[in-house]
Amino acid sequence: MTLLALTGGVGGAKLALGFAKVLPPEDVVFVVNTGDDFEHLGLHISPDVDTLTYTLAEVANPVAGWGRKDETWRFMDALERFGGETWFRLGDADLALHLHRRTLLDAGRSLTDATNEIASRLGVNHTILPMSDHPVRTRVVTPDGPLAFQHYFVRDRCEPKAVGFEFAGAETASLNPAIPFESLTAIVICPSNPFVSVDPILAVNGMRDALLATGAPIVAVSPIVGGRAIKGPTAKMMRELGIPTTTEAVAKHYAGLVTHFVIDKVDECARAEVAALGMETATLQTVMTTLDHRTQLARSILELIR
Ligand code: FO1
Repeated sequence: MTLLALTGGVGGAKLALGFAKVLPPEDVVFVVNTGDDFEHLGLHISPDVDTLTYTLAEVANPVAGWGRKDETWRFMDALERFGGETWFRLGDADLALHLHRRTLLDAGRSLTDATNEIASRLGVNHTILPMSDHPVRTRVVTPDGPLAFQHYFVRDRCEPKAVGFEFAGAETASLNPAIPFESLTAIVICPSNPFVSVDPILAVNGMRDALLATGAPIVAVSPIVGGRAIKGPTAKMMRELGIPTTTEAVAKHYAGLVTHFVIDKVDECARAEVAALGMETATLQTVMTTLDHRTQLARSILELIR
């Protein structure tokens, strides 16, 4: 079997680790959002790629979910004293990854090559594929105009009102050619933010059609549980977009693409409404606080699609 797992951000990476624990590298491929990427301090920052890499390498900061555990901050402190930009926190060990990626990219390597060289050096044997090797940049449209994603998410702490999203470059970016569409037996959309972690992936020219053309089941896991997002601005964005902050509303967002929708047990009452959208609906424990929860959810999803 070959599973394709679409992921972005911290929430998606949790389930991705669950799949990496239960499936060998030849049976699963991770496609990760690069819409959050940006050039900063002369570095190519690729947050969702790095969050997934660190998570699969089991060196991720367990509290923040991004960056590395046991990190030191002398670079940031020293930069601060020079009056440099320190709103985007780069730990000393994390900085090495960014500098090395810069070296690889400047040597003409693709983002995919750089990602997999770095991942294998960190002991990750699973394949991590950026959704495209061409730039796609998510912008959050606010009443004062579009904001670069990291300015919205980190510098402005998700405070601006989101009225829409743009994925600059998505229509001209080409799909990562390494995605094995022809041999897929199932596709999972991990519980990431639908608007700024999943939609950028689906916006890459040809992605939706390629996923649908596989004829494989497409399972989405709800990132909303009991009307709340486990982490991040998903619910706030839904409120600002005038969408109910419910798991059914997320299912509607994916209608026309997904064949299965996984909701948490607390949202059992939403089952009928989601099923009415024409999706197979499963009720599982989707809140993952332990590694066991992650592997168990991964196993339950594999049961669902077998
Ligand atoms: N998120 C923050 O809220 N504050 C930060 O200072 C920050 C730094 C950072 C550095 C490297 C990295 O890979 C991720 C980082 N993130 C930070 C998270 C990042 O902005 C988000 O994870 C994604 O862009 C959205 O999931």
